[in-house]
Amino acid sequence: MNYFRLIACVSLCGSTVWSGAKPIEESRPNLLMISIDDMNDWVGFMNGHPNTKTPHMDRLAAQGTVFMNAHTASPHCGPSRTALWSGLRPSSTGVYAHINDENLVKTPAGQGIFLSNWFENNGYKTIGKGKLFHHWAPDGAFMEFDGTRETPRFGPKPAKRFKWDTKGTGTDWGVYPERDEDMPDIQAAEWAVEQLKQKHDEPFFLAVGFVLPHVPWYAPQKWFDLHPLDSIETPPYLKGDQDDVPPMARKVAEMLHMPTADWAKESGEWKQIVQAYLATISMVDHCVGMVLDELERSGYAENTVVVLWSDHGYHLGEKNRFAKQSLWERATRTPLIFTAPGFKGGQATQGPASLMDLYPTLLELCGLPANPKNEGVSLVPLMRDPQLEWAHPAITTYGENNHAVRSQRYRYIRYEDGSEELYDSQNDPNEWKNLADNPEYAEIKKGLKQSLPKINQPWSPYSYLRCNEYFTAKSPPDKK
Ligand SMILES: [Ca+2]
Repeated sequence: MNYFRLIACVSLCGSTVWSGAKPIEESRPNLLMISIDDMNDWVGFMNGHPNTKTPHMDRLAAQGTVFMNAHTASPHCGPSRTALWSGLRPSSTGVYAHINDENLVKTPAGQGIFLSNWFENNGYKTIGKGKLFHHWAPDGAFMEFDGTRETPRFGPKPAKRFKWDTKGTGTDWGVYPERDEDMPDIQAAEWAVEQLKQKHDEPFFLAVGFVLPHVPWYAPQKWFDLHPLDSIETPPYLKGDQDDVPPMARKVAEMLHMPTADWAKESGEWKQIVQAYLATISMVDHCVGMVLDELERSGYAENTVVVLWSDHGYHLGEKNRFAKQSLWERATRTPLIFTAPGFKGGQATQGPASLMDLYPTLLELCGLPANPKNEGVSLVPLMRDPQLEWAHPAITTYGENNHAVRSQRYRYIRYEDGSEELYDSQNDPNEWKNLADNPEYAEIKKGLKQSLPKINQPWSPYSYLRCNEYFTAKSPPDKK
């Protein structure tokens, strides 16, 4: 390599991220992480639903890069969050479903170094509150964590459920309680605001996790008023949509104790459910706004990386179900925004991204050394050039050896029994036509298959299911 090429490589491959006048390693930006539970793409910046109102998240999107084609590592709180914080795939750790924080450390996922600990080991002050891991956070994951294992996870509940009273799920919807102040997400936002008011002598990693719009879909009246019932549109629905999927797909996605779209249509509740989901999203958007307003007031904004993510998507009647827990687009697609000093705002990329990629991306954005164990890839090149051809499909895993591979255009699913689905996401965004048996797509399928994980660890004995009858002889019993 000649001298000039060497210089070019150093400037392109070395301290490539700049914060203002200083290279990123010197400026040591702070990190603000905002996580949201069960929020699908019904946010303004993803245009996922015509009735949604999310001005504050849209404001953040206008300041950063939106990953329009971002997907969870697993469509369930426990395994999604485990993968994100550990940087390891579910298929590498055996954490395929729920896991209690105290058990997480007994699995391969807990024997690595969590994202927050990597920051701590590199001189950051790490502070957190709210739903970050499956419950709150395992002991030691943050230097300071507000809350204990006993802190209730969800908000106040009415003495009697309003609409849905089936065992094994918190699902219900309606106006409750009366005051915002009684909602845990408001309290979490207030806590984050307080942290941003403090003077921090060292760079901080501040993480706040909101629990809405996880069920139950309860919020005060004013959030429902933003979404009048007669204006509500229900999502696209095709009767018999599951007729062309393999039996294994139906087994994986089958939910016990949850409404179906057929039920919701018959009972007249569909619009009410959609309204309640949108109301809880608007309320959590307000909480995000509280934090962003303080970030702007605080003086930290110019030297702070912000990431906002939700742990997976959610079906609101599509494919006749109201649930996460499927390998279809509705359950895997998730909002993901990064803003960082020195990067353009108001841009979006269609390059596939995984929540597994958060770990390496945040290390690069903050100028920290990479963790060689990370199985995701840094998304910083897509933040620099959103049009970049991106060769890393997003992999979603649910249960042992059930995977979805999402490229820029296609979704390929392969289940543990070898059965398959294939969708052309560009021409069939609702995934109504399974192309897996169409010989015209044989080559495309073959290409996508190359990205299936090569390792499929047996199910961890600490990871357990709830709410759906499990679909494989290998899975452990419900330990609830
Ligand atoms: Ca969740």
